Amino acid sequence: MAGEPQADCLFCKIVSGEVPATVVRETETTVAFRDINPQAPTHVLVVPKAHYPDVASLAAADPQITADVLTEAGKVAAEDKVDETGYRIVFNTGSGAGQTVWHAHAHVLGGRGLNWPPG
Ligand code: D5M
Repeated sequence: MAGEPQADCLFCKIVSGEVPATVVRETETTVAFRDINPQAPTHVLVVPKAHYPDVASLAAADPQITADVLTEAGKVAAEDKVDETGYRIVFNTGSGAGQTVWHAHAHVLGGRGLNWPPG
């Protein structure tokens, strides 16, 4: 069923605690943890606890949890103080855009200059 945990999903396992992660924030609906392969001094992933394969399916199914993910991304940025210099929230969507984990997640990137357009 949509939103239910998936046995083979890495981020569902981080949500449940089965796989360890450096968790920086948690709410009733979201978990935020440091990326294992950071691309910037701040690189945190914010995931919904519910399983959806990408942000579009999350947004279609649950606008409130989508908003929760974005609100948490802003709080992560403020706690790491990257809101003072600027930061980026990225949802890679589809393999052609670099998505490798099929559980919706926001990347929060900051702490260095970020080029535009992105690569
Ligand atoms: O982003 C998937 C991201 O997930 C990528 O930046 C690495 C990160 N990752 C993979 N495994 C882990 C664990 N175990 N902990 C923390 N971060 C992890 P995508 O946009 O799908 O390419």
